[in-house]
Amino acid sequence: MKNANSSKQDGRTAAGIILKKSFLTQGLKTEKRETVDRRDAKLAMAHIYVAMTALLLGGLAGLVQVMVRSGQFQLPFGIGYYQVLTVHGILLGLILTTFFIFGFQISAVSRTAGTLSDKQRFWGWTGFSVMTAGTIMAAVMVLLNEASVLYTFYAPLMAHWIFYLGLAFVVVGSWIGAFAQIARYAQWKRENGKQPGPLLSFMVVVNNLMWVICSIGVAVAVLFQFLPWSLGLVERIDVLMSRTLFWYFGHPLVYFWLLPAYMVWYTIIPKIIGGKIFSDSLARLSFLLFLLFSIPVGFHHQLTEPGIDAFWKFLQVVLTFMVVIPSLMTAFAMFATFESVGRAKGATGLFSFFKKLPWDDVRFVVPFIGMVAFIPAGAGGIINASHQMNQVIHNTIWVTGHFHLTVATTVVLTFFGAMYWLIPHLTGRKLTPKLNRLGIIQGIVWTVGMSIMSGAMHIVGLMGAPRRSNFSTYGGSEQAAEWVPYQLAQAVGGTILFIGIVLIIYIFLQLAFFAPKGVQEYPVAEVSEGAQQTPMFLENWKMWITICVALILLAYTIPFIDMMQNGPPGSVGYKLW
Ligand code: HAS
Repeated sequence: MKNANSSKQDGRTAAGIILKKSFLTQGLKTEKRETVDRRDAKLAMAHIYVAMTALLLGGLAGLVQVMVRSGQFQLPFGIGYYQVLTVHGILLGLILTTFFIFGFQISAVSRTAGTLSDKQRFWGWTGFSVMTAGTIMAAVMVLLNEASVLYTFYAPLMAHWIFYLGLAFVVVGSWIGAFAQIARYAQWKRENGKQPGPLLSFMVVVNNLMWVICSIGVAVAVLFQFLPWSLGLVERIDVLMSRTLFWYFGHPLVYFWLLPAYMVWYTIIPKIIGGKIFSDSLARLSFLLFLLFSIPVGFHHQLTEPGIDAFWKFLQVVLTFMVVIPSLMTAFAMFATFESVGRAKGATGLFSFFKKLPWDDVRFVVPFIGMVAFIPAGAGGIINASHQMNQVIHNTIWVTGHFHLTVATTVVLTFFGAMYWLIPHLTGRKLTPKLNRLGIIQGIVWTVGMSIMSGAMHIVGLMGAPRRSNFSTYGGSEQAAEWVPYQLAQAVGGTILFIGIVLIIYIFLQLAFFAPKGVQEYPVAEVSEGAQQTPMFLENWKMWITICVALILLAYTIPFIDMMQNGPPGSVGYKLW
């Protein structure tokens, strides 16, 4: 079969930077690449530039927000608290994540499944353009204070219709980009027959499938509920239905953030620490379990809401506990990887293998901090999911503490850790010892800031402090007086975190534009010789998608029918500003 990725297509071939190994001996027809094609690298970097801009602006909004919550700072020029909170949530929760993930995934597919064809790259750019146009539309409306509806845009808060249209563009653009990545994997499968595809690309496909299936929920809500309502075509909106559609999307959204971090843990970290992937099959199975169980669980965000029968909430709580399993499998695999590397380097004591890990390598240290943070973060998630216990923490700032540990520490630190090899690889530069040292300092600054801020949020959340509320709304009450020290601690932690953002932006600019030219390895580990052969049923997409759809139908069909038949008449919109 003709290989679409002839070496002539690659601008770097002449410079002799590209290393290729024929895989014919292993029965593979696609040439194995050690580098990302320059044109794919440009596409990946375009996504990452948008992500970094979102990080800077969203981080600034975060700093302002903790200041306002501390009660020590008033917003100037009539800027609203919810306007700032919306900027923060959308830029960091939706834009930074989606754009960084797509940039990373494009590079991962290009590196492991092969250079994108011209057509795939064209669709990659089209997806990027549509997403960016949508981001600009939504951002302009938020900045004009026409869409201060927070990142969950719960009805009956109403935004300008252009905001919703912008969100629809972001979702549709992401589908186009996701299919371009999936198409490259499908091409690899066509070229190489019945063999398991490259693990990292397989993981990208699972993450994209999950994303496409779950974002149908938010697309339906935006197109059929929010747009007609905000355009004035209908007067009322079914609030419960819109929130249910949002959370059908909202929980898998958090795994869409997490899985790229797991891609780095499973496939990149072993190579960086001088080891191999513990088990290819275990890694694939854990990703497939995320595909199955991350979608039919949205009710665990709605446990306190009326209008959903307790049985269906209970069922989704059970399914939520199922989605914990692949994370426990991941923890097991990571410990196994660390232990095998440590033992191979001569460690003998029970935990002495930890000492053998490369503690001076930022590419390992920063994601490792993310892993450690996921232990309390995951425990917090299990508390949240535990039905009655949810009543203690729901709508308190504990939840904010939870997601700053999960997405803003575990995920974000893994992304930062990946940047130290990814950015110079894509821009043809090298990570220097100075940037390596600065990166470790950045990781420590982040850890200190986040421990203070998220720790204070968890504690004061248990004392009943609400999330998403401005100090001026409750500052006078007796109970609120007890919260003050914790609000101040959040401001201190938030300020340290902002220093962390300034540092990472500086490092990013150095890596992208100023570091010395050279070749930085894109590290992808091989599977351990001792691992079992990967069974082909793990690539039986028809079977996995059918089970996924069946579980969604099981968890949602009757509750949706119930909402349609017995739901309240719907609400008119109101604005927070
Ligand atoms: Fe969550 C709310 C339940 C994981 C993000 N979550 C949120 C919100 C966000 C979010 C953004 O059930 C707020 C949404 C909003 O605005 O309202 N969450 C869970 C559960 C998990 C979980 C059960 N969440 C995440 C992840 C997120 C995230 C991941 C982002 C990336 N969450 C909830 C619930 C709510 C919620 C309720 C609603 C609360 C409410 O009422 O509003 C699980 O997936 C967690 C499983 C994780 C583990 C940890 C495994 C540990 C590993 C680390 C290994 C470490 C190593 C290092 C190897 C079981 C893999 C070892 C080294 C040493 C030295 C020891």
